[in-house]
Amino acid sequence: MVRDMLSRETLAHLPASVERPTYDPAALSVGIVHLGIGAFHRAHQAVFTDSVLSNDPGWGICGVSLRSPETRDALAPQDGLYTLKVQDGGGERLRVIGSIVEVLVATEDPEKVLSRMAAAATRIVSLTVTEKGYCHNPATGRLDEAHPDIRHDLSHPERPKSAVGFIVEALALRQAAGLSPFTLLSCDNLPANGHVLKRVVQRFAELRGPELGAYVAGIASPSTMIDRIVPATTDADRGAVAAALGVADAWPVVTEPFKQWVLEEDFPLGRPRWEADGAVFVKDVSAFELMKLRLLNGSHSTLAYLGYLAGAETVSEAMRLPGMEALVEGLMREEAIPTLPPLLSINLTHYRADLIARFNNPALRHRTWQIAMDGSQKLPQRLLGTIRDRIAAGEAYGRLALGVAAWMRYARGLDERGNAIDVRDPLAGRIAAMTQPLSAPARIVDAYLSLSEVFGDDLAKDAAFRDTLTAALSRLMLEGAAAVVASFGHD
Ligand code: CS2
Repeated sequence: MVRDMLSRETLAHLPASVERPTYDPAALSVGIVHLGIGAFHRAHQAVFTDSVLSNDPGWGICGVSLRSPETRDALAPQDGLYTLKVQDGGGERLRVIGSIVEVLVATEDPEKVLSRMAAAATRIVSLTVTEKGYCHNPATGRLDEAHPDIRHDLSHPERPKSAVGFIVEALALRQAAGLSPFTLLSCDNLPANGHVLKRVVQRFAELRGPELGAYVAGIASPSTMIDRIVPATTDADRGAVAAALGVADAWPVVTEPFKQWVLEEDFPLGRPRWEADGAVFVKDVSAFELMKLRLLNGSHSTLAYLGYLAGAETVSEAMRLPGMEALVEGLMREEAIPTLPPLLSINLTHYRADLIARFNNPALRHRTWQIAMDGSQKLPQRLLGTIRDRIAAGEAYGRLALGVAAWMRYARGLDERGNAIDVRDPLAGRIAAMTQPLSAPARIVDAYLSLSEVFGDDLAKDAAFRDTLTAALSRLMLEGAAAVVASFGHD
């Protein structure tokens, strides 16, 4: 029976096989404020940071939840410690991570969050707030000035709700205190994420006033490519980790062995030596981002929608559907890879094969429903940009279009048996209202194409694109996803 919980006090009594911090977690100070302290941050950037803290304890992390207190409630009684469980078919490894110094909840105490961000010791503000957290138009990359949170934050700058509002108010405080701006570090799955972030932050600052706009114009915001597959933690994970540790851990994170981080070198106030744990610093990250978004995330979304519709609960189950591996492999090899700029340091044949192995990892229960979330925000950079490049090159894009059509089938909110799907997407309500009354595939496709923030004006007007989507959606509606996927098994 597990009675105690993970904490600095119980750390010394964990089984010898569990790795633990090589530094004293109590001696850390905050150098990074991270907005969006979810599982992904705790399995990726917090781990790279944990690996280098023994040499520089000034880079501890203050994690901020923008909305819910759950992570803080779980981690505060544990002195911020949590377990990273790394697993694949070959086995598992447990490691306690100590880099999170404190967790704050923005809705409860915005002043404290702002004062941490404005403190001289804070040199980096990093983010994993998901695509929709940027409050931008995904098709243009510009700030959505009509977004309710942005409007709120412009009229109540000292009590912001959005990440953008917090960043700009903290920068205003730093400007008033005569401090240099912190470096912004976007770790979300957006192309040119640092550029997108800087653009929305700068626009917001300009809307607040020219002096602040000028100060923000000088800020460093390097782009990054980040990669590690991190499914949501389940109660079964909690039980297994507690049994292995001998103490309870309210919020462990479970992930795969693979991790990758490529960053642009632009940190005027310094940075941790993340390269000691394998991070790679480059001048321009865009080719790495395109590769990851178009191959990994493009395949992931395709697997998620088709897999969900065909009844697969997890990615590895979806990969076992007849025809799925051939479909995903072909999507990458035939359609996505030809659109990528050459990358001398990466062999794309190996990269593709590694992705297939990672999707097949039987030890991870990565739900198709989890990846299916927020498709309207994800599709532009995962599938639609690739399709644009294929159209420009006069090449076929049938598998990519099938991924988009599967999203259309899914986001309409009715599964193949006519039951409701719990669609999580900022546009879910609008999409359901527009498409549920329709039954003809061509009408459904037209309704979707009217979403210019997803498709832009160019794709909406492209008759061949419309016809390709209509054909794919018709097949999905007539034959069902499993049969359509199976037809790729005979390639
Ligand atoms: C996934 C990503 O949920 C999703 O949309 O595609 O979170 C994916 O697991 C990561 O980008 C992997 O690095």
